[in-house]
Amino acid sequence: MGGHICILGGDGYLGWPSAMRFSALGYDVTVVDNYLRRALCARHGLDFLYPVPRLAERTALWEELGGRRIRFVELDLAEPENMRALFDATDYERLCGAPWPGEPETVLHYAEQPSAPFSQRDYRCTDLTIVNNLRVTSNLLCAVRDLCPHTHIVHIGTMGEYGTPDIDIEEGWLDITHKGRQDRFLFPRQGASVYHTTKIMDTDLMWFFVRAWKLRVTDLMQGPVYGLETEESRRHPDLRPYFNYDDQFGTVINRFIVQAVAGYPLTIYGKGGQTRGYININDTLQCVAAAVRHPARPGELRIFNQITETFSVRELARRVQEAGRRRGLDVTVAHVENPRTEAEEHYYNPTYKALRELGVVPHPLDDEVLDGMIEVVQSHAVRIRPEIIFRPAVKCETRKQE
Ligand code: USQ
Repeated sequence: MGGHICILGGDGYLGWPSAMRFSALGYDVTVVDNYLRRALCARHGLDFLYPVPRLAERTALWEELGGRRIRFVELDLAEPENMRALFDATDYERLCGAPWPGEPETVLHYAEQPSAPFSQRDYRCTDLTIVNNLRVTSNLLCAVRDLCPHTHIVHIGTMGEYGTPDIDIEEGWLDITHKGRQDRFLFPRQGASVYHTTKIMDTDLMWFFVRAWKLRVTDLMQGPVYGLETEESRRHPDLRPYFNYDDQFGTVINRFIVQAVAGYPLTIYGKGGQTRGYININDTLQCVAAAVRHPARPGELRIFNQITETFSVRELARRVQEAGRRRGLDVTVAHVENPRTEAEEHYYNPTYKALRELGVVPHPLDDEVLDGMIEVVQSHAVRIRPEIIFRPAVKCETRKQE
């Protein structure tokens, strides 16, 4: 089974596990990355929890352990000519040093600066986020339109596009009746950061290209992801995705686990009533595979909400505290001043049915998952640097509303 799939951002927390998953499913996989995330982490002194080899080594290790060959090319996709080279047989062979596996059936687009706090750390970070994220998306849409219009684009959006409205959140679209007439529109969106706003702009761009040129696009609205082990990474520790626990690139569950192991109070921002839809990294892989297996039709922008269950930050802290106690850790909790601009108590009721209807079987955040994460983190405990866990000096450059 499987054709050619190009994974943009293939070095990333989700990109590399996706590359292995599609390779294991029998696809011809090409991964593309310019190591932006690694460069940003290095520039700002933010280590991963454990060292993660670069893609040349990881693809070689994967092959050595019996996986199909994954082709890797280091490219900055914010440059339009680089993006277009991926869709041309001669350019592809020059760049990859491997025969052209044919037009990609799917392009999986993760190649974006993914951190909300980083996106507004200062004006340079804002500029980088906007320029990188929007250019890569726009370059991809133009390349597919011009060179490969049947390719299915699967983009990772974010639940944060919707914000926290006081009404139920639908899967991407809302039917509106206004003065006796009805129409269907993108669900109203209101990002809580520059990063989230770039994802809203991505959706708008994709929707325009779908309307104008009948492209096929799936936009997956994903919540914060947790986890550090997938079926494929169990073959070797060097195949694990990289894992940030700092206050810029770490997501909350991953951070809380590291804090519990380090004896650092769990950093609940503000009141802790902030509620989000969370998802295990293994379920992300299932969802993406389901979206690829069941492509959008030409002229369709299909939007799925990619989450498994919702929690408030307070509830997450309680769950991690209990898990820590089971393993003999003394875990405390601190309500710290919220460095984000977000509602700390709010209504939150998203719909998330469509991916289950495509066969995704969700895995909840249960004791076994939490215990397993603590165990892996404990094995790297000596590398934890408490000074990068929470730095009140690193604040978003937005004024909190009084
Ligand atoms: N939070 C804390 N304490 C912490 C860290 C976070 O209380 O130490 C809170 C945040 O204020 C927020 C919630 O936990 O209310 C989630 O924060 P997060 O850092 O896990 O997630 P977020 O910044 O929203 O972004 C992450 C990914 C992003 C993805 C997004 C999905 O970095 O790429 O798009 O999750 S969503 O949140 O649904 O928009």
